[in-house]
Amino acid sequence: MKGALFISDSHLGYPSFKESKYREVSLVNLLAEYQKKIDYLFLVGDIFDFWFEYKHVVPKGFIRLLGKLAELSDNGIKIYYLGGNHDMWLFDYLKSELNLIFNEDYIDLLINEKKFFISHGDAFNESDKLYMITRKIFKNPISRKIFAFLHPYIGINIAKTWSYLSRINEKHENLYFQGEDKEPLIQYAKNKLINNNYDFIIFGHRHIPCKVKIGEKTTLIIIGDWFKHFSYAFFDGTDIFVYTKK
Ligand SMILES: [Mn+2]
Repeated sequence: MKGALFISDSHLGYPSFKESKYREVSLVNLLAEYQKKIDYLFLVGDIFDFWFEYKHVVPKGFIRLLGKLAELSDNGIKIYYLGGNHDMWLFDYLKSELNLIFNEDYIDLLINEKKFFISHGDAFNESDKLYMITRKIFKNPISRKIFAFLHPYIGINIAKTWSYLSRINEKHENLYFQGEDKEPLIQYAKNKLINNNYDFIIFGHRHIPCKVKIGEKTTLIIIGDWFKHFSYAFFDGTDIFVYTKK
């Protein structure tokens, strides 16, 4: 096999057209650099700062990235998309246009005989009770129907305000790595996933790239982000590496 590329948290669309476009172009360049070296591309959530598919309408923008993804897909690269807390509302449009496999929670798969668990990771911080409730509301089919029924002018402005508020409520200490014993994703993996004999557990969401061994067999990767760190992970068929592009 060739390899697999993992990207997360580019938050395209935020905070302005200009800043987002810089990240979008550099992300497209990264995909161009890797397209001959990969069979799989994993988009591990929060690729878009907001994405919602209405019945006949999708958010404006991102044409460079969407064009590149279409090219990769047409060339036989398998694209998986894991929903993040900003982009859990992919329904049929991107799935059919890009032939991608979408999962809002996690996927569990074998690549080259290595066992992977891949998820954005926002669902695994059990101490954040308020977010766990909000997430249930966001995932609820009735609340999705109500949101879809709102005019996009209203709906998208509500989503942007929500996103702004959750950013200003972000705790300062969360900007830094808290140590293996305090990082919720590492704790979750150690407590809940360790017995499943994964070779690799891959998360996004945390915006801090890292690679830690959490068991004899298991390596945990946090991809980081394509926002501040410009980091990504690459599986070469045997091992996985985290790189920073800057
Ligand atoms: Mn996230």
